[in-house]
Amino acid sequence: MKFPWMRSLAVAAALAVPALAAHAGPTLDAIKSKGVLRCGVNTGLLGFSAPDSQGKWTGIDADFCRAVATAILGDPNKVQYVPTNAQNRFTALQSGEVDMLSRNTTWTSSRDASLGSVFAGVLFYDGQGFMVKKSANISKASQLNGATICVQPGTTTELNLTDYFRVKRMSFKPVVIAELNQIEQAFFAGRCDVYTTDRSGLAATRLKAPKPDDYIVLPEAISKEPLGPMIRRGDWEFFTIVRWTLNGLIEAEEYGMAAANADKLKAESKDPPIMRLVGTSGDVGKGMGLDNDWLVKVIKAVGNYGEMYTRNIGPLGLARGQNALWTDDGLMYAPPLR
Ligand SMILES: N[C@@H](CCC(=O)N[C@@H](CS)C(=O)NCC(=O)O)C(=O)O
Repeated sequence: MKFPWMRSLAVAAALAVPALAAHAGPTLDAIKSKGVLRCGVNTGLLGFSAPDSQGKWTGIDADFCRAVATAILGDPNKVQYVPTNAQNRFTALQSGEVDMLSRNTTWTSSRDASLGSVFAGVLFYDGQGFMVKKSANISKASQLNGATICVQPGTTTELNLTDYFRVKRMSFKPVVIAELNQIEQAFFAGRCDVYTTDRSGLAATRLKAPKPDDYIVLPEAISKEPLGPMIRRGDWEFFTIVRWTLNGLIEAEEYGMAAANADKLKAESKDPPIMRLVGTSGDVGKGMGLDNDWLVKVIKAVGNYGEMYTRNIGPLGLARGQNALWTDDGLMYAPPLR
């Protein structure tokens, strides 16, 4: 070498690179040593995370837990689901009771900045809405002046509701109930005129009504509710895996990689972006300390983003809308996996 300092740089680089690749943060280490991902989910929100009659968790949030478990542990069943409500979810994450929240939780600046945690991306774009009894003959939110409104504490819902009525110079009487089941029962029993939450949540609750057709969701969305996975700070390796699992699900849909053809694409595709997705070229998986065909395993387990959406959100009757791919005028846009 021409200059001695070059040698020390080269030595430092040789030492630093493998050390970085081999090191896993505390959460990732714990997931690997326990052989299970502990996932904080909803207590029971159709389409997102709810136990079915056999006790199997279904929904797009539950499936995202499966996707991350498959990426890290190679098995979608290695998830322990921990039901959390709106109020105790952040403590469950902070205390280490769960490794990740995948629970219809809105990404906001204060939650990113002050809870010792970070959001890894957006799994579902939502907005807050209102549901009323059809017989009340209300067709728009501006007719809600003076209404009694059921709302859950510890949510962005509660804050948006206050803002909205203040701006519109309208009044309302809040009925604040912490448990989802109880708030639904209170609304169906007529204890409040209006139930407000994310519009996906309204669609889910409406399906649980004794007669869903007796209720309508008003057309307005009064807020932005980008829902996504949240993890503790301090484990960049785990963060990277969660973020790129989400991006991988979206990019797989964009490139037509699905549960049914993932193996075939891995065996046969000569298309450069697809070869990177299935791990036959490049080192996308290896770079994160995973197998290079990690995404093949993930997609075989849960499908791509579109398949997850259709299976879980389809039954709620919600169109793709903002959750369509950017190529279909939606907001789902994954940075490139390369
Ligand atoms: N996205 C909002 C609302 C989330 C939320 O907790 N919504 C309620 C109503 S759909 C819920 O999921 N409750 C379930 C429970 O508390 O068990 C937020 O992050 O604050």
